[in-house]
Amino acid sequence: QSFNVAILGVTGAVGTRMLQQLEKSDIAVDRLVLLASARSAGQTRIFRGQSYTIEEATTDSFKGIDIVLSSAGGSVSKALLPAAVKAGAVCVDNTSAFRMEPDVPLVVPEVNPEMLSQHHGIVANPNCSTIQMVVALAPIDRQYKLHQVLVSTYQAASGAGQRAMNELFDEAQQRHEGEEETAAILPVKGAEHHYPLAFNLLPQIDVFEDDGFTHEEWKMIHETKKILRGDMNDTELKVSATCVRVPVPIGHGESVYFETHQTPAVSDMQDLLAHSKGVVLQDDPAHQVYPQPINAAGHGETFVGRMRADRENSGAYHMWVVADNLLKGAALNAVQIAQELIKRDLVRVPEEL
Ligand code: 11C
Repeated sequence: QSFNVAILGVTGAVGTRMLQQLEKSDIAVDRLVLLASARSAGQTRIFRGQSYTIEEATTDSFKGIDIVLSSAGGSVSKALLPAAVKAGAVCVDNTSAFRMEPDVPLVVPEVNPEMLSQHHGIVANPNCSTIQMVVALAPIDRQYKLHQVLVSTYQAASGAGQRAMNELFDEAQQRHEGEEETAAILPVKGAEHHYPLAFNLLPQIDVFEDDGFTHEEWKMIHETKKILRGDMNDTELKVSATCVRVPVPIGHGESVYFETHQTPAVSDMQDLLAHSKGVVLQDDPAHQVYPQPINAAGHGETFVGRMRADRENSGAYHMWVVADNLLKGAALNAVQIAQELIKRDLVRVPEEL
């Protein structure tokens, strides 16, 4: 069976990779439509040896499309995806536009693929930092039942887009040449203040909420609960986060402290993760083997290491989780969702479900 596929936002850091991951996948593509803003219309991209011209995305772009992979920003998703669904397409949306809507499954294929059967035309791809954490936590949760998760993130510049990654490189160059850095994007577009990321750390990702948490931290808390417990406000699983931008181009790192109801041996959890889908265990301190963003970039797996039992609390553990935020954290997860929809015969509009 082959499908008509549209990629919305194909020129961005994630959209570019959606096209690459779709090309590498086993999805048979009949017609491919590449969509972006008017600014990029007319550019071409090669897909499986054929050249395609990028078109301006409008509400009329989705006629005859079966699957939309979308990563053009939340406001574009809100404006265009309802029209795509109306036209009969199932949309895998990488933005936060619909993630918290109760009838929109928030899916990581290794963790909760069964939620796909509940879709009404839109499936949400979680935030990059959430995806890699739940890939590592879900097997532990299934086996030993999680009780609490506290995470501190070390997030790469590319999480904020191609321009933020370019800004990091420019700042490094400026510092090298003794010039003043010209930060204009990070920590968050449109903020009153911008700070350099090169040779620095920024404990702000996205805007601040009234309670002092950033919106990125809010996402990690509520998305994790929705994915692991089916309810963004679940109170049985306690989750908290501190999210920090670090001067790394690609690859988020996460220091994850978690407590389980049972008290498994660390070696049992290492063994479990070593055999879990999508996880690569890199945990050999004696030989200085542990995950690093520089090695994870360009790969689709989630890398886990530094697993150890907390010295003070029984049933409490620490681990270090790294993944390519643009691949598993975004483009690859979206393509894997599309593959799972196809496998489960769920590429259908709501009326047919
Ligand atoms: C970052 N995690 O690193 C963010 C980017 O909700 O999909 C992903 C935003 C999202 O800045």
